[in-house]
Amino acid sequence: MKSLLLLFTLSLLCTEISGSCPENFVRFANSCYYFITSRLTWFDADQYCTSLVPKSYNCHLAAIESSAEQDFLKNHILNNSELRSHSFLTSGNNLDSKKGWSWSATNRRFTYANWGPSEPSSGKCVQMHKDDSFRWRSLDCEDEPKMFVCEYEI
Ligand SMILES: [Ca+2]
Repeated sequence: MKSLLLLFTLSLLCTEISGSCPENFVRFANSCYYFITSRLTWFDADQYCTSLVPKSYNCHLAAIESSAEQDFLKNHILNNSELRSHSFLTSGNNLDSKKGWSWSATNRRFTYANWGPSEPSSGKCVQMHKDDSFRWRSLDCEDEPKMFVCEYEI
């Protein structure tokens, strides 16, 4: 009985640990997000996200796959004075024209989209843009370095 109780306590503890976000990340549903205010190009930004949670390989540029997720990210940006006047790269891209618009983080095609007016235009990478209330704009993936948001799925 004692060992059963111990096992139960341990399993609760493990659930707690695996279910929490790393320091400085913010949580929504089963994901943790980190807004990076240093600037990198799209390819370097994704590499940077991967390095944020060592040994997990589960942290990438964000994949925004629902209106609830979009709203959470948008509200988090708007509520933060350091973030609200900036735009952020996501993992959305059209680098494989056969596949079309998809998220490199999850390898899934867009099932939800929140493009700004007249978007997508030119460019194959997706940014949440401050001038379109954080709806999406396409931009050249090799454009000048930008701020970005990482997502870690737990
Ligand atoms: Ca996501």
